[in-house]
Amino acid sequence: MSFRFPDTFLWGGATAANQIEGAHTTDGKGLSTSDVQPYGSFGELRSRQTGDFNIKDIAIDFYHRYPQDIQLFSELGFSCFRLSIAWSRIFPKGDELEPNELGLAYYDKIFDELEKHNITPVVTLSHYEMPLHLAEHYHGWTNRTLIGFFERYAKTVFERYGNRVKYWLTFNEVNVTLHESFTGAGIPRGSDQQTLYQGIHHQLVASAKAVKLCHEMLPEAKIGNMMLGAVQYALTSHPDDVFEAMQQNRDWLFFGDVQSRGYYPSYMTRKFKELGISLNITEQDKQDLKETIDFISFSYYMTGCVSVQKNTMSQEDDVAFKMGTNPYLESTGWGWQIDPKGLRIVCNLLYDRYQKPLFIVENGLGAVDKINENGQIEDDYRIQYMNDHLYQVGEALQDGVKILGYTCWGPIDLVSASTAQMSKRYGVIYVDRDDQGNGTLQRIKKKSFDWYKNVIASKGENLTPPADK
Ligand code: BGP
Repeated sequence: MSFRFPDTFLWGGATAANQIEGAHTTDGKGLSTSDVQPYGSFGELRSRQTGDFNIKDIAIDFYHRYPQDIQLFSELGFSCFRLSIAWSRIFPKGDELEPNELGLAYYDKIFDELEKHNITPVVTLSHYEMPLHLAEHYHGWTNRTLIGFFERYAKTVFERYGNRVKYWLTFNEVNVTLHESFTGAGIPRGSDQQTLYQGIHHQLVASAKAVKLCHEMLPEAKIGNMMLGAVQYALTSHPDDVFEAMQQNRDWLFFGDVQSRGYYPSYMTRKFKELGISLNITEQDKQDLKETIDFISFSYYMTGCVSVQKNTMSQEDDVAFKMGTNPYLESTGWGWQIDPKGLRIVCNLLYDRYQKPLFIVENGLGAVDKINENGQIEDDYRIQYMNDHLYQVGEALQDGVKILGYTCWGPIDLVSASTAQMSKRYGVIYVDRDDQGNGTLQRIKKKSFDWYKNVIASKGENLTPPADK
């Protein structure tokens, strides 16, 4: 079956400031949590004083090379581009009263450039980083004071860019705070569950307050949440496994439930009781949470399997998020299970649950690419991956799911969030830089570049059904 995606469907790519910009102290930028993570978001933290190499200090130098990169996005036919604003460029320490004008001016230039090419920005307010000062001196979101700092930051960027940015996302993969609390939330690693969930509560209130501000200040704009859509299947039909899978899915759906419905779901009451957690939720918090998002956005890379009877984790699995092994699926070189149909499942699950439009803001294959003797990168594996996933997006649209758009992760090679590698490449555009920082930073179109360009131009009509396996 072939289908044509709606004319209004937004096609593009997604990035995060700390994985592309570099220039980590340029124009008054403060250090962020990502600047002390040379080994990636799951790796060891390092004080900057030791002078350690951090590949993200330069990343792919998007900070200076953005005109050329946006030109390439335009050639691809992008109608949207997802980027994040580095909070620490706007408020270098996070608790200042006045923003850093040079930081604000930088994103003016980016939005000018996007406008020139008719590309709609989709902007994440905080993508796996916050000013380091807020983590070090306030313990991140464990501290209620951060809600006010974040509100000030959101207000500042809404005021400055509101006339040109119509799609906003609050926190990237907000549910990941449960698994890695420092990177995005500044919460000390190893914090107990009480501290962790209280921090998450503050973050959810801050998200709702940003939504409220956006609705008041920018009535034309839409604002969504952002979750890692990591579905767990039951490994067997044993009711205990089915129940366990439901519970594990609630671990991430909980965030969408609060952000979309405006209150804590009842299953959390029992969970908190069992864990001995008692949250400080004020009457004002309850009011604030009622301001709900306009759409659901999510990333999708893999699915996992759970069983209460068998250990589903294999010893060799090198996965950031421990997703149990599914015997029917193959994995990427980094142990992420490839499951195109899972994307259709997630789309249906989220739409059934929330009845709000969805935005698929991340999906892609991290792989090692080789330049052949003709200087080309023949990444057929990436074409296959993207085809199979986009085909399932087409199926979900046929299922009646409302989907605003699709932005592939890292349309241009960038630094991996979980491992800080350059060699884990996602792009349809190659960047000449290796894990040690060697390379010219030259951009080269991969074979997948023309393929993606054609998919966008044909509105998905040339996608092919997955081969039967
Ligand atoms: C998501 C993050 C991104 C991105 C992507 C790929 O979890 O939102 O920042 O990096 O995963 O992950 P990685 O870079 O670890 O391969």
